[in-house]
Amino acid sequence: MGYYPIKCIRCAHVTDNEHVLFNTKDVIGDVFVKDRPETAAAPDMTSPFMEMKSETVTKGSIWDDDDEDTAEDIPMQELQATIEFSQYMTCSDIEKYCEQQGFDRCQRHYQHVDVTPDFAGKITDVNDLLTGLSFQKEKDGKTVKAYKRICPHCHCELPSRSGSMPTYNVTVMGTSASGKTVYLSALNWLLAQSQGDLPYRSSLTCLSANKANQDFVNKSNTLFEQGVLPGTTQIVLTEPLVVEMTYRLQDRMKRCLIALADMRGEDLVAQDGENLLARGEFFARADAFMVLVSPMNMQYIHNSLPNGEREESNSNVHQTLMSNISEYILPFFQNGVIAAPTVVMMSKCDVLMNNAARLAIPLSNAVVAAEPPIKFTGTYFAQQNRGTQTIMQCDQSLFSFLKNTFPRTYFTSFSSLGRNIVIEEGENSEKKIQNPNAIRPIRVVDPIIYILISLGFLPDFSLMELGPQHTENNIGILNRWIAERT
Ligand SMILES: Nc1nc2c(ncn2[C@@H]2O[C@H](COP(=O)(O)OP(=O)(O)OP(=O)(O)O)[C@@H](O)[C@H]2O)c(=O)[nH]1
Ligand SMILES: [Mg+2]
Ligand SMILES: [Zn+2]
Repeated sequence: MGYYPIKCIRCAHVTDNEHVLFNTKDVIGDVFVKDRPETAAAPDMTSPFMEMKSETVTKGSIWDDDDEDTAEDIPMQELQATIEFSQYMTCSDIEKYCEQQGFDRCQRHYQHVDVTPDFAGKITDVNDLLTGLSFQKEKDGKTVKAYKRICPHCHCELPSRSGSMPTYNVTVMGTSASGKTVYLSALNWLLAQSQGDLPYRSSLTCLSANKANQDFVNKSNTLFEQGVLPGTTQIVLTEPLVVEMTYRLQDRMKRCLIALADMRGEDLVAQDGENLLARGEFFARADAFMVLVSPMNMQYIHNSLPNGEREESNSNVHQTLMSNISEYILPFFQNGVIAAPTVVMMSKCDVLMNNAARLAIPLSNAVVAAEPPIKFTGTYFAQQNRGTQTIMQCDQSLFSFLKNTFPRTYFTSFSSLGRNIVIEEGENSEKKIQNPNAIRPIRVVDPIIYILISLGFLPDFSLMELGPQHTENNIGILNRWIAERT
């Protein structure tokens, strides 16, 4: 009974059937739902017809049991409050409007959702999930179906599957040029084609879940096919990258939406905190954080690299980052700490790998070592965590700050591009990869796996080990997870 919290991917506001808005302009046109087979609907991924199929059940309108209503039966305040037709309206406002205008009765469309036990306590509405409303736009006119749901708080369009599975919002932070946008483009590229193999023959697969993902798809394509790097992010509020994750373990299946919001690095190191303060509440409601740190911004590493490989760097950038987080972000959090699961991600580990000797990084350090054939065991996570922390300690003040500010942190390192790429200055000083077909991302999916484990979406692989002596323990973890979370 009920449905998952309908959470906005942009502002993290949680809404429900009664308060969610419907887009009354962008509707499924001249068809009445009953008249046309569902497969004939517009080929729009966000259309409820695409995915819901037989799951969609319809219920009678709320007016079913008071058919005989006449004007005299309607309470005074409802008569006075004439509903104006507008682009975004709640379901009951559309219904009231149609009644006032004398149009045909509207029809609500519901989807049955099976809520997993881990969310049972978070359900506030026992009804099925409201996914659409059929209504008449004019007297004797055609019936259209509104199905695009909109956040009442910020008017962002919600993913079409919002409420039928949990939504997790992840905020991606990091100074300018730390590699956030390139990371999300690489992640999008990998997720779109990966098989997603995980321990015990389980698998994670993904679907694009937001029309705004097209922006990341374009960036990924120009990066992986032509080698064009994205310029610095200009938009303060970029549309998040939203993917629908499906995890399969034996005969069990679990789904969620994960929304990754790219930030403008410039805002994190700006002189004033206006743009950060404006997003404070969103930060406070984020389910998880990714904090990217570029090794090029660490003095020791910067100074040790040969001239040709140095990026321009501002030695104060981490100081400013820390003071801006403290001053403009932490006030939105209780006790001045960000307790949500966090992955501190050292980017551009290709540079560290290619300069390990010069930087005196031992080859046994997991940041520069070859990848083990089997990933995501306790040992694997621990080695990556330890290896990255050792290197992060080059910047002791940043390291301590991150540990204190994000107490639930896992440290890892990655490269969106891999060891063999050559970056050149193109025309108009835009950067370009000379050999895009040599791009080989390293550990790009790890942070997502870690976050999904921390959120309870995946079994805790970090408690599992390889080898027959661990089988009993591993199976116990999987079985507990199945019982509690599926
Ligand atoms: N060597 C190497 N360089 C990288 C990698 N990822 C990104 N870069 C370089 O870092 C630059 C900045 O990356 P972006 O992803 O645009 O940085 P950002 O964090 O989004 O920066 P803002 O948008 O300004 O906040 C790129 O143009 C590349 O030159 C990587 O994996 N390896
Ligand atoms: Mg960017
Ligand atoms: Zn919103």
